[in-house]
Amino acid sequence: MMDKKIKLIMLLLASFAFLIFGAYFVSKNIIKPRATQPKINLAIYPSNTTFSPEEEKEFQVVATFLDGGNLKLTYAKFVIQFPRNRLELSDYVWTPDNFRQIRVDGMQAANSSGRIIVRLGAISLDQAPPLSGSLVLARIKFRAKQRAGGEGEIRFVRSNLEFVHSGEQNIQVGSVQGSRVSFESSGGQSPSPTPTNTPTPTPPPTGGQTREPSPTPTQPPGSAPTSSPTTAPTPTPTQQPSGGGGAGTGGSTTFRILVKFQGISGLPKSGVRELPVKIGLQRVGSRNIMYKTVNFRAKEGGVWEGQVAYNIPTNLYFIFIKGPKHIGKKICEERPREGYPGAYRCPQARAIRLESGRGYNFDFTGITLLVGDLPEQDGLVNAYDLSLVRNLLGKTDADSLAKADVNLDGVVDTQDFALIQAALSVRYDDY
Ligand SMILES: [Ca+2]
Ligand SMILES: [Ca+2]
Repeated sequence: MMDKKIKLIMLLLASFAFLIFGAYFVSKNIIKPRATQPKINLAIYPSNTTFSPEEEKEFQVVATFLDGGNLKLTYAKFVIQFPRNRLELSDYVWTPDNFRQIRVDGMQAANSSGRIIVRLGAISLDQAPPLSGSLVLARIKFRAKQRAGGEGEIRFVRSNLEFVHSGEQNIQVGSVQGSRVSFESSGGQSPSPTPTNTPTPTPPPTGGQTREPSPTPTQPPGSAPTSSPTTAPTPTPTQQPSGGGGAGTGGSTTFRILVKFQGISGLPKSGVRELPVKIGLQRVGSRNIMYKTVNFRAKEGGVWEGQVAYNIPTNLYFIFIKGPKHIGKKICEERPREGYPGAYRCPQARAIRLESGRGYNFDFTGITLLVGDLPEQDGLVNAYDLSLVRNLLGKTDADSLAKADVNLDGVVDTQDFALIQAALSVRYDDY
């Protein structure tokens, strides 16, 4: 009796174990595992090198992908830190042609901070590189300072790495390897603690100006270089900064700005006559962008006009503009032009000179502000923006129109959808 019971229990246990094992085997081998998690390893080459005094060397930032499947790299952000008391960025940063430089710090910004911030967006999904093998993300030239001596490291800032693939997911960052660099000191002297090359700030202007005193830039950084990395960049600021950084008359600098939005060619049919537009002002050499949101009013011919005032010292600036359903744009000229809508990029080493207390008229209607980043805005165009329009197709209520009627004709329809879909190839704010 007892024996039979035990046998039965044993049999049950055995078949249970067999079932579990069987299920495990099936899930592991028969049902194909879902696409594995793609991974990226990062390295800076050469991984070990020695500089003679004032020697220039090129470094490569290389990404190696694992388990990428058919995915592609669509966005890359990395920050490289270097010992700025021993090294200086000596040439602008080369990045691949199939990426748009959303942000690449120029020489002045890099050499005053010891960091190079690089943000790249794939120009189009077709041209985006596959997540396989290795990819040179950047070539960077550094020059050793005259009496450097000692050693240091060129490395990634681990907390500042972001890579996104075509499936709209972050790519897991695996190993991250920097470059060990040592420096021969000149004339056998002891390594000199060379002071950093932070520009000496001019005294802050009197009156209620901006927070930080403004160093007078010797040259604006090449914020969006596109030409070949072999040629030395020739900074051609629109105008030279004059004397002291804050030599203004004080008071606010006012701007009257004209812009055009994609898909709006006249007075909007929907009756909307005002749009909140975010304006940003960035002093060349500063990381800080001062944002203000002001209402722009509709005029004839699809032109919108807005006014904004800033308390700023006289200096060279970049202007950023972002509409309520739009992709942000960086503008570095008083009269920007473009070959086709949305094509404008800041020419290298250009900036707009603004004087404290003066009034300016900026006609930016030579370019078009592309739609794509719908509220709540997050700086990029992605599946969220697209599905928002899709979900509101056919709607005419105020809330839906405020969110997704990008051409302001009073209905969310396929025209709006098509405009957002086209914007997926641009994707990111131009900051
Ligand atoms: Ca968005
Ligand atoms: Ca519409």
